[in-house]
Amino acid sequence: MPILKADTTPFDGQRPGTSGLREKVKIFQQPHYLENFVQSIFDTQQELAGGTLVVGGDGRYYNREAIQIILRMAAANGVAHAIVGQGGLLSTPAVSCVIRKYKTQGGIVLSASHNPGRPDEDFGIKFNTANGGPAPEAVTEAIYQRTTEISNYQTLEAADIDLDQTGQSQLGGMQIEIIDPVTDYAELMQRLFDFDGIRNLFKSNTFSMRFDAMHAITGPYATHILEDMLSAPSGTVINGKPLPDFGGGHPDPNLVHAHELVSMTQGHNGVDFAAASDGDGDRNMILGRDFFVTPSDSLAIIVANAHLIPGYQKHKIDGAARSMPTSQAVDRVANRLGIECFETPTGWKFFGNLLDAGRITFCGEESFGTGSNHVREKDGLWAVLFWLNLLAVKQQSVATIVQEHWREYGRNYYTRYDYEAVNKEAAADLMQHLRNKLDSLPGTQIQGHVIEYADDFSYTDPIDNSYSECQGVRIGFIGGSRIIYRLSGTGTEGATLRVYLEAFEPDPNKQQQTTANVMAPLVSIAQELAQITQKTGREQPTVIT
Ligand code: G16
Repeated sequence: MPILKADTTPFDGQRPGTSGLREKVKIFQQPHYLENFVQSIFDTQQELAGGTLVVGGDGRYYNREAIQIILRMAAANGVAHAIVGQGGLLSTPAVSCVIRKYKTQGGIVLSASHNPGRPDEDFGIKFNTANGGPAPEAVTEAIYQRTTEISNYQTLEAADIDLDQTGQSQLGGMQIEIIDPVTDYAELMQRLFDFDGIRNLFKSNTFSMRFDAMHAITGPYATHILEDMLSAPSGTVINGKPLPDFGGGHPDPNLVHAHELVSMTQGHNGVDFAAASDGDGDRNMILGRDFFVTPSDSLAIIVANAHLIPGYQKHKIDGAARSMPTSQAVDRVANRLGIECFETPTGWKFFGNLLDAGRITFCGEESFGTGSNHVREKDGLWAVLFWLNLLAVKQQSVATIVQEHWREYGRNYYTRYDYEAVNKEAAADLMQHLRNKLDSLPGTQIQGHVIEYADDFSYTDPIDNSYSECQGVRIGFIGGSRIIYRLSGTGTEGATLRVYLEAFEPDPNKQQQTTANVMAPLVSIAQELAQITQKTGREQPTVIT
C-alpha cells in the first residue's frame, strides 16, 4: 500500500488546553485540520514508530471518521500495532488502563469530555503517553510547536477498517486489534473492590441505586459491571446507550445537567445512591437520598476510608493531591493521616509525575474528577465503585457517611460559579485587573472579611521541576475562606470565567446550613473584588455547581 505525502499549511490555535485540543466539530472537519495535529503527534513522539498505539473515543459525532483518519496515518507513520475499542469506543480511563496493561507507547483519546456532541457542537483529541496519562505540558507544547511549522502529513490510500468486529486485521504494515472496550477495565475494577460485598448490598433489597450514563461512553461499562457482574437490578443504569449526540443532552454530571437523575434521589421514594458520569467516563457525581456530595468532599472521604477497600488496604497510602481550586477538605484528612498533600494546577496531567513517583495514591479535582494510582486518568466508574464498596462496608446512608466526616474533620462549604461564553477580551481584562491589585490586597478588609493572602498560583513540579505559572488568582481570608478566579482551558466559545468559593466550618452545630446561605457573603465579595458584572455584563452565572 503506497504511502501518500500530502501537502498542508499550519492552522492557528492548535495549542492543547487543559485537556487536549477541543474545538467545534466544524473546525475539526476542515481539510487537513485533524491530520495536521495527528502528524504533529507522530513527528514529536518518535517512539510510536515501530510501537503500539491505543485509539478510542467517547462515541460522539465525528468519532468514527476521526478514527479512520488516525489509523491510516498511524500505519503510514510506521506504527506497528494499533489497539482500538470496538465501535471506536473506549472511555478515557479505559484508554489509560489499556495503555498500562499492554505497555504500549501511548494512546489517542477522542473526546470533548462533558461538552455536547453534535455536528454543530464539540470534538476533541488528546495524546496520552506510555504511563497512560495525559501528556505533560512539555509534550503538548512540542506537539503544538510542530503544528505551527507543519508542511505535510503521511497517510495511506486504503478502505475504512471495520471497527465493529473484534479481532485482528492489517492496514499497510500495521496490525490492528479491535478489542472489547470493557473487558480489561472491568478486570481491573474487580481487583480493586470487594465485588462480593457490593453484590450482597444489591441483593439485600433494602438498597436502591441509579447510574446515569447520560447516553455517553459509560453505558456499556456500567451495564456490564453493575448489572451483569454485580447483580444490580436491570434498569439500574439509565441512558445507557452511547449516542453520537448524547441524546441531545449535555453529558456533564452535575446538578444542572443530570437533573433527571437528581430528581430520582428526592423524597421518600428517592433511591439510596445515585451517580453519573460524563461524555468520556472520567468524571463522576455522587448523590445520596436528598443529598449531594461535593467532589471535594468525595475525595476527602475516599482518602479517609481507603483502609476499608481491598485494593488500598494492603499498603500505607502514599499521599494525596488536589488541584488548587479544589476545597481543602482532603488536606485535613492527609494531615490527620500524616501523609503528604500536594496542591497542583488544574488539569489531571499535573498528577502524573506524583503518581508515577509513588508520592500519591489518590488525587482529585472539584470539576467532578477523582482517581488513584490504578490508572493515570480520573475515573468516573471507579469513584462510583469506591462509594458502593464503602456503603457495603459501612451499612450507612451516603448522608450519614458525609455528615460524620464533617463532624470529625470540619466542613468545607464549597460552590463554583461559571460564567460561560464571556467575551474573551473582557475576561482577560477582568483577570488582569485582579492581578494588578494582588500586592495591595493582603491585610485589607472587604465586606468585613480580612484578606490574608492574594496571589497568582504557580507550581513547581516536585519530580521534574517543571514550572507552571498564571494558574489562577487565589484570595485567602483569615479563617480559611478562599475565592479563586480562573479562566477555563476547556471551553470552545469565548471565555469561561470560573469563580470557586470555599468556607470552612469546624462547628458541628453549624454544618447543616445550605451552601447558598453560607456562601452568600463570599459571592458578594467575589463580585465586588473582580467587578464581574461591570467587566462581563453578566448579572448571574450560567451554571452554579
Ligand atoms: C479537564 C481536565 C481536568 C480539569 C477540567 C476543567 O477535565 O482533565 O483536569 O479540571 O478539564 O478544566 P477547566 O476548568 O480548565 O475547564 P475533562 O473532564 O473536561 O477532561
